[in-house]
Amino acid sequence: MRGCTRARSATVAPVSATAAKRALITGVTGQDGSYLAELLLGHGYTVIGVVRRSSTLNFERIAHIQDRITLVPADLLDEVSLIEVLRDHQPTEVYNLAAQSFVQTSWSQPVLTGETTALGVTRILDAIRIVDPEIRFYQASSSEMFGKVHEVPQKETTPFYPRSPYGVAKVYGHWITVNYRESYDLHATSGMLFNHESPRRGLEFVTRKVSHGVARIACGLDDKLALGNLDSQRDWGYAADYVRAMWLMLQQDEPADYVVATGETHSVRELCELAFAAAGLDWEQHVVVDERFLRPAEVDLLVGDATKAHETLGWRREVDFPHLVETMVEADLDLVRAQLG
Ligand code: NAP
Ligand code: F7E
Repeated sequence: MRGCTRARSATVAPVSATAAKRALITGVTGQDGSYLAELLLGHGYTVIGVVRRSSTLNFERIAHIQDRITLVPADLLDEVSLIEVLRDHQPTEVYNLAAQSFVQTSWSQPVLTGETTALGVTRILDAIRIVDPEIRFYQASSSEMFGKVHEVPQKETTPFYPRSPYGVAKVYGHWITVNYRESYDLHATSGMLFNHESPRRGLEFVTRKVSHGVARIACGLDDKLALGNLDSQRDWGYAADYVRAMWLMLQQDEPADYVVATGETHSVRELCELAFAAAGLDWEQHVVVDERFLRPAEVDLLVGDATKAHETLGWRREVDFPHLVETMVEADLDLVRAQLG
């Protein structure tokens, strides 16, 4: 249990003896991109990160490794820019992590979500096909593709039933990856990852919204935290564990599809109980339900079966849910305390 105290620092994975390779990451400024860049640097890779044009820099998540990676301008909406970065930097592996990734926004911006999260995958696959079909490709697919689930737990063969424009776009991204694998013999792999979180998660996602909200309440800045569906259940893992699975997938001789999950599911209510308790607070005194955060269609129960990833990749998660929540609350307590001076 912690109050509004203490400081904490980020760590970078140790350098290993893996032969030098060149990896290009789209979405390097995002949560997963930052952890993957750290992991690949630790394995001795040359890392090239794609950043899109913005009026202000948003390199917070990669500031600690920025001098060790090459940042190049390109956009998933612009195929020529992708062709040029592949020609200029000649990666051996491409990790496509860029997307409009917030499910709620996909209802208010469905066309943008489709352009980026669906057609963006075709643009990068086409760029690979044109520039160098030997490049190994990772597509960041999602448990949101299972949506209104056909079976519990969900595995690689579970039929899709997406419940949001985001989920629909990810289904397209998955199938175009499979199609380019089969049509052009690309080493194209689809990782169907269940929710994964960290202190670097965007503030709009529920885990970070809760951990940051708890920190603000613990530090006396707020009293209430407004949330949506408290009964919704997710299979939540730790992002640094999940990027390890991405890398392992591209080290396999054959491309394939893999589910990555913890196999446990927890409700938003349980998340609140744990997070508030980590700061010595009672969640029922502070959480209020606000219908603005309810969704037009919900995915009620996601839980994944990662047997294939365990057996083929040798992947295992290292951080469990209570530890993840506690770590996020601690990091946000430190953040809010630092902001207060
Ligand atoms: P995130 O934090 O939202 O990062 C998304 C990244 O995509 C950011 O770097 C963003 O750049 C970039 N991006 C957005 N539009 C772009 C465009 N048009 N061109 C180039 N880059 C663009 O997402 P994340 O949580 O790291 O997730 C990584 C990937 O995994 C996403 O594809 C997501 O859909 C998928 N996924 C995530 C989870 C999860 O639980 N985290 C689970 C399954 C799948 P800016 O910084 O400039 O905005
Ligand atoms: O919502 C419920 C909400 O926004 C989780 C993305 O990374 O994982 C993520 O998508 C659950 C939902 O993530 C609030 O209704 C309740 O049931 O944190 P989230 P998500 O929609 O599961 C998948 C795998 C991805 O691929 C996506 O890119 O929590 N919930 N109250 C809330 N959610 C939010 N955001 N805010 C609330 O106030």
